[in-house]
Order: sequence, then C-alpha cells, then structure tokens
Amino acid sequence: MSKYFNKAMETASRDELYHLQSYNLIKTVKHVYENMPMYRERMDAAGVKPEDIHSIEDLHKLPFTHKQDLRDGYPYGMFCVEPKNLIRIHASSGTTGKQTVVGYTKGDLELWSECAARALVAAGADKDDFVHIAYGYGLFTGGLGIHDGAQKMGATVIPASSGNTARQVTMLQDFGSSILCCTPSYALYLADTLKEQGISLDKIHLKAGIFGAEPWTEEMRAEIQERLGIKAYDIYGLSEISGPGVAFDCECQNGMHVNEDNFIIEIIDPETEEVLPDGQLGEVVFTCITKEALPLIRYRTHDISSITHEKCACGRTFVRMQKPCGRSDDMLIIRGVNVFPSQVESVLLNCGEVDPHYMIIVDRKNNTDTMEIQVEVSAANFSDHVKGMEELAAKINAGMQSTLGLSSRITFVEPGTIPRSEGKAKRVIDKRKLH
Ligand code: DLL
Repeated sequence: MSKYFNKAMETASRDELYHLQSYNLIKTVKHVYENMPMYRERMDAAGVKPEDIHSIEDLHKLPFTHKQDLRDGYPYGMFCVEPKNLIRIHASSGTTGKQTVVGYTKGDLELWSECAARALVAAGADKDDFVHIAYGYGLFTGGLGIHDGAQKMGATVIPASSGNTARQVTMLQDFGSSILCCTPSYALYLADTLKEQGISLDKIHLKAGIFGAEPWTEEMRAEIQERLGIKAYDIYGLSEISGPGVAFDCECQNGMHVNEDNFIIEIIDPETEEVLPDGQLGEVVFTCITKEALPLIRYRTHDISSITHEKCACGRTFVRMQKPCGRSDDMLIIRGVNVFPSQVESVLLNCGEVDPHYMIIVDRKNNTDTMEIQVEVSAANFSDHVKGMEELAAKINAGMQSTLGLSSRITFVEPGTIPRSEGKAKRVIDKRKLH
C-alpha cells in the first residue's frame, strides 16, 4: 500500500499541477525581476518582462542560469532577500575555485524539509523508524537536509554524519537503525565492513536505505539490496535547487518523482538548448517556483537524464526522472567516444564475478587515449590460474566493447585496494589533464 507524506499534493491531478505551477512561476518571475539585479538585466536583454509569463508554457522564454552566475555572485550576490533574513547557509565544495554558496529563509527550509520527508515516506519510513543519517553534516546539504525531513515526519533521527566506519557499524547494531541514509558507495563500504567483522544481517535492523548524491546504476542497486538485505531507494538533489529531495524513488523504483509543486523540470539538448520530449536523454534544467532566497530560473544542472509523464503505479502524479547516468562534465571522451563512469559500472557488475569497487584511469600514450579499469576481485572469485583471470578480463573487455564500443585494459586488484569513500566516490583518474 502506498504511503504519502502529503497525499493531496503528491497525487494532485495534472490539471491541478499545471495551474499551481503556472501561478507559482508567475509569482517567482516577478520576485526575481524585482529583487535580483542579474535576472532583471538578463530578462531585459532577452526582451522578456514578468507580464509576458502567463503560464508554464512561457517558461522557454526565460534565460538560463549557470553555475558560473553563482560563482560570479559569490557569496550572497544572487540572493533575492537580505542576507540577514536567511536562517541557513549551505555550500557545495566543487573541485575548483570558490564554493557555491546557497541560502534559505525559514519558508525555504520548511519546503525543503517537506520534500525530504516525502522521500522518506515514499521509501517506507514512518514515525516509528530510526533514521540513521551517514551523509556528511555541515555545509554539504546531505546530512542536515535529510535530518530536517526525518524530523518533520516524526521519525527518530540518528545524526551519525559521515566517517568513522567502525563506530557507524556499532551504531547500526545497537541503536536500532531501520533506515540508512548515505551515498551508495558508502553503503557498500558499510556492507563490506559488516562482512569483514563477521556481523550477520540479523544483527542489524535495517529495512531500507535512501542513497544519492552521486550516480549509481541499477546493478549497484541490486548489489546493495542483496548485501544489506534492504530495499535501496534513490534520492536526487543539488544544493543550488535546495538539497536532497528534489526527486525521490517510490516503492516502484522506476524513476524518481520530481517534487513538481516546488520545482519545474525540463530536459534540454545541451548544445542547441532546445527542450526535449519525454524519453529523450539530455541535460536536466530546474526552475524553483516556491523559494524566497534563491529561486533559480532554468538552472542548468549538467546532469544527464530523461523524464516520463507516464502514470506510476504508486499513485503519485509527479513526473519521473530516470536515474541520472552522470554529469556532462564527468563524461570522459576517450578516443572520441563518450563514456560515463556509470556505463563502466554496469558492465563490471553485470559480469557478476568482480566486486563493485573500481577506478577508471585514463591516460594518453603515443597520442592515443588509453583506458585502464582497475577492479577488485574477491578471494572467492580469484583464480590461481593465470588463464582463468585472463578469461575473466577478456569477458569484461568484450562487455566494454559492446557497451562502449571501446576496448580497455582490465586490471584485477586485491580486495581493499581501491580507496573507499565516506561521501561521493571518486571513480576516475584522468592523467591526460596532468600532461
Ligand atoms: O549531492 C545533494 C544530495 C545529498 C542529494 C544527499 C542526494 C542525497 P550537491 O553536493 O550540490 O548536492 O551535488 C549535486 O550531485 O547535480 C548530481 O550531479 C549529483 N547527484 C545528487 N543526487 C544524485 C543521484 C547533493 N541520486 C550533484 N544520482 C547533482 C546521481 C546525483 N547523481
């Protein structure tokens, strides 16, 4: 039986949603035009005024927002309210340059926590659950975002934060954690640690996990579900738009429902910027329609996904986005072929004989790109015969060839060799950038 946090909203008719979204879009466009100089300039330059926006069908008239805009406005330049009226700041570290700073009013936090609460309830959580949050607390939105959501729906929060895996394992056993929230890579790390310590699944009480903040494949979901004996739910979000809970899996685990009363999703062709129809893969773009402090308009996320308006068996009417296969800026171009780390993950896990810990090493030798995939092989699957390992490497390489159209060098490494991550996993070392 489906459970909802806010049944009226999560199952609203498409017609109701159309009117609600249109109303809130008009309000938000007026708000940003009046309170954020950058949007006023952009809209003036594009020849569009708030009066030109009559419904969500006019969304395409509005200019896009880019991460660089937030960087240019660092730290508070893009806020539509006085910084003193914010009640929380978060930031996303990024790999280069300054942090991207985001801020929330009281109302913004209320809405965000409702989004996270909906995700938790959709994953089967209720007020009797113990929600173990092993996302990092701090400027990262993962920890506090889920925390507020769990608190809102009345569960017991275990604010474990990330790190100290030995202590996490003890807490999992002793505190009665029933819902685990962390990155999917960390969930696997925890599963490995439980196994290493000889702790059987009947010593922990988990029933579900809510995993996100990084791309992960269906194969990885199956692996985590099996290893932890739980149902694994995906959760998506980004700090610029709010944080975890922009979209979430329901019991059908067949695409994440976007909290459409707060965020409008579009999929665009990243080159032509044309809006793409359902089912087509492209760049995810979000428009915030209920936020006060930082309501970004047509924000280009660089995440690659597609959407569907098909009815979901759970009864929710919100559009679903498919598991993002990665970010356009994480896409590798190897000998001219586009490769997402998630494709490599699918091939590796489909072969069934290696562990889900891998690293992709890209280099350039004699002017040719090379791809090496280091992957751990468990003792059980390790063959003493060189021939056995050669055959396994050939099998994986054949999978890479047929999925990516690209051959790679497969290197087997011992269990525990690939660095484990307590947060977002690092899957690629691109040495070409170092030359
Ligand atoms: O990662 C928010 C979050 C925390 C989401 C906890 C889910 C759980 P940022 O640090 O700003 O925010 O990073 C956002 O992470 O643009 C995606 O590239 C990636 N990402 C987030 N969730 C998923 C997911 C948080 N479920 C960036 N699948 C986004 C794939 C994801 N990628």
